[in-house]
Amino acid sequence: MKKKKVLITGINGQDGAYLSKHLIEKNYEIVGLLRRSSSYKLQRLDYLNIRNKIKFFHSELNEYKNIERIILETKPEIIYNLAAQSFVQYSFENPTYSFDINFSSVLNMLEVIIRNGLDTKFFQASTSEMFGNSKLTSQNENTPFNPTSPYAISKLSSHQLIKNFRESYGKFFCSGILFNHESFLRGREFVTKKIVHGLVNIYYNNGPIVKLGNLNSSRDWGHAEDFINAMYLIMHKSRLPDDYVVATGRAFSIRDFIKKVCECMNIKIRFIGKGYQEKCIDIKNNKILISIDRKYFRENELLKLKGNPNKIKKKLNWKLKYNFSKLVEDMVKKEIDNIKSENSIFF
Ligand code: NAP
Ligand code: G4F
Repeated sequence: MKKKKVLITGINGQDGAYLSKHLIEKNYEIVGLLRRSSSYKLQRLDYLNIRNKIKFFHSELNEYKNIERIILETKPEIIYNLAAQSFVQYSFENPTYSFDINFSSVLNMLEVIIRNGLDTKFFQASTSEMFGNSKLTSQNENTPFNPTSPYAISKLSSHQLIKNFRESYGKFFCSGILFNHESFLRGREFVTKKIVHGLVNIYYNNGPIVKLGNLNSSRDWGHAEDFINAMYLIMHKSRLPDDYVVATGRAFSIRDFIKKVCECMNIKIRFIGKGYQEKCIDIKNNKILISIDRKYFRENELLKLKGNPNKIKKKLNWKLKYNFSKLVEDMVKKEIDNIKSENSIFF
């Protein structure tokens, strides 16, 4: 029987890699979009041992004509749009580019589907950042949006477009409103990976002090593998197209995350000092592990995000395999294994 085909943009990112693995195991043919580079670093795909099972096409997401050609040539059953300028801080430095990739490129892909009369379904990776500093203690599909960064505004524009085109053209276009999700494969600039890698690097490699921004902001952190399963359920199990919040329902601060990492590594720590002078030290020898650097504070800090995943749990029977402790344990274990390995990789 002919395999069903999916096109994944951002295949080389954290989610793209895990989603490819998930769909390969379910016998899908995977077409992956990569941006051209002079040196391809497909370490995440190699880590999961799936590089050779993917057919690659090369394009920037905003090369509109090229993207149209690839969609028309491959005619996928589903496009999972996971490519994005995904770093909130950078969107303040380069809002035009962030909008081009996170909004205009989405509009282009949806137009290709609609104008060519394709049946292709479309998954959009929307974000909890769209809620901004919400007055509610947790956010669900009905919570008003109040974005606080160019990144969040660009993603909200695409989110609204997906809904509008779904209702206007009757297409199977869906968004997952994804809260933060992490793993060993997370990019190095994001705070969880930065903390885990930084602390493991201090103890196993004599690495430098880790410099961070606001330790008091909190996030609803899940494991990327659980979130990939949610994407799959939204596109493959749902009878009607819809949008779903994907979250764990629990929030922890950056400080909590640091404590949990140290607990997993059997390091006893203490926080000393206040504000920009705060430090995290190893109680055993007073060694400074973490200090604060103003440059990591955001222009408009989003202090707390906590999702309410009731809809996806009830309607699609989504279940979580990882809680906060298991997520951190998994990240720490894989980071230590990686740093000890002769072929260690760093994203
Ligand atoms: P990620 O690791 O940053 O991956 C993003 C991918 O997009 C990378 O493969 C990157 O390519 C690709 N990309 C970026 N700009 C591109 C361009 N101009 N043309 C083509 N490809 C481009 O992100 P992720 O964590 O996997 O997240 C996946 C999606 O979910 C993103 O859309 C993100 O905004 C969204 N999201 C993520 C989270 C989360 O907590 N992880 C939460 C909410 C929403 P390179 O490999 O070449 O850099
Ligand atoms: O890890 P972060 O950079 O993730 P952020 O901004 O929440 O964005 C991630 O999750 C979103 C979903 O809510 C996605 F849409 C987005 O694509 C991305 O995947 O920062 C988390 C928190 C922030 O409050 C930040 O201010 O950590 C705080 N933080 C403190 N020190 C830091 C640092 N963040 C980073 N990146 N680096 C620091 O040194």
